[in-house]
Amino acid sequence: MYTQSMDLPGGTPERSAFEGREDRTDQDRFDAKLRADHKIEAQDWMPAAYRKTLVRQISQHAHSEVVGMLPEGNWVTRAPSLKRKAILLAKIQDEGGHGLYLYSAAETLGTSREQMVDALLSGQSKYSSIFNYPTPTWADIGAIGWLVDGAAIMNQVPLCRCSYGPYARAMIRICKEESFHQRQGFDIMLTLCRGTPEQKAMAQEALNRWWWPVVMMFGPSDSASIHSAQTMQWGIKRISNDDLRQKFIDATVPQIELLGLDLPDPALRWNAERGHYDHGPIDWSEFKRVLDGDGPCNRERIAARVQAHEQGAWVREAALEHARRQRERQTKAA
Ligand code: BYC
Repeated sequence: MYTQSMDLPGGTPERSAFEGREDRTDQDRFDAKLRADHKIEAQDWMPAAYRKTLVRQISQHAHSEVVGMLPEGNWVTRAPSLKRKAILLAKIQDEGGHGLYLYSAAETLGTSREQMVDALLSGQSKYSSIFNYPTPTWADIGAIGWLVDGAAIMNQVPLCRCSYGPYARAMIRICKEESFHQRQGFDIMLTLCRGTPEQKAMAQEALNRWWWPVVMMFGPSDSASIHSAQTMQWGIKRISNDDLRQKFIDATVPQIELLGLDLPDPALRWNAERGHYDHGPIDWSEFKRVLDGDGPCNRERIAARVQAHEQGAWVREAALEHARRQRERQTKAA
């Protein structure tokens, strides 16, 4: 339901419009492409800072997809029916797939997957704050799909128009899958809200716990965002953190009302003058604490990734050895 605005603006100028002019510097050609909304591709010249920013953002995005499998993985063995279990398994596998496309997109910028994974496991690289919260009830699985995937789509749809081609193209498929994830989460919430009073209370409690972390997921306010000015100039970020947050809130409040749940923030009120919902103050000290590694599940999440990486070492070794032998056989046959 959020992916309708994914359609890209029509017509990109001919590549030759930017090339072949001897008097232009690499920087001129890069700037001209950005101005014309033309994609930058892996083989194109790009400023070192643009490359570095993309590696930072895309690798953090990939880590978020992979770490994001953990809170939902907690419920695979306890999903309430075979159908719910099959859907949850498919969703979690999709998230793993998103991580792989994104690592591949980042690799086109010259950073290896090993380097990116090492940066995650050593704590040098971030992943989304939202995955440091626990999933104690089944309603949390509904809340993640509905709210977390809903917020992710809001943020990711504009990334389909991002100036770096491999990232933009990866986002198109990811957004389509996230849209299904959002709907399955809403469906879980709807079922709980139409169920027993205990089930509805469980849904309300999950909404209350996830609301503020999801609102914070869009990143610091525009005035505190260190990267936004530059990433917007480069056409990586198309809509600011605060504007995306507002879009998400405006889209979600009617959904909360449709579920018949109480609003999780007493200050949420339609402001006719602004044409948006007003909301209460955001506790940025909690956001900072989670980013600094002291959220409810930070240690658990990294420990799980380190363990998976260590236990998967033999798989990586076997795959490399298999590839080596195949190459050897091909060379002998040639
Ligand atoms: N969590 O200057 P700012 C999913 C950091 S997964 C942690 O505004 P920027 C799913 C930021 O990195 C989808 N850190 O930065 C998976 C920066 O620190 P560094 C996840 C955050 O980059 C499984 C500092 O704060 N989506 O859908 O311009 C199951 C200053 O911020 C956060 C993406 O990754 C945060 N929430 O804007 C279910 C989207 N927010 O790097 C679902 C791609 C900010 O200087 N990323 N920081 O150390 C982006 O769009 C942007 O990177 C952000 C931040 C909007 C997140």
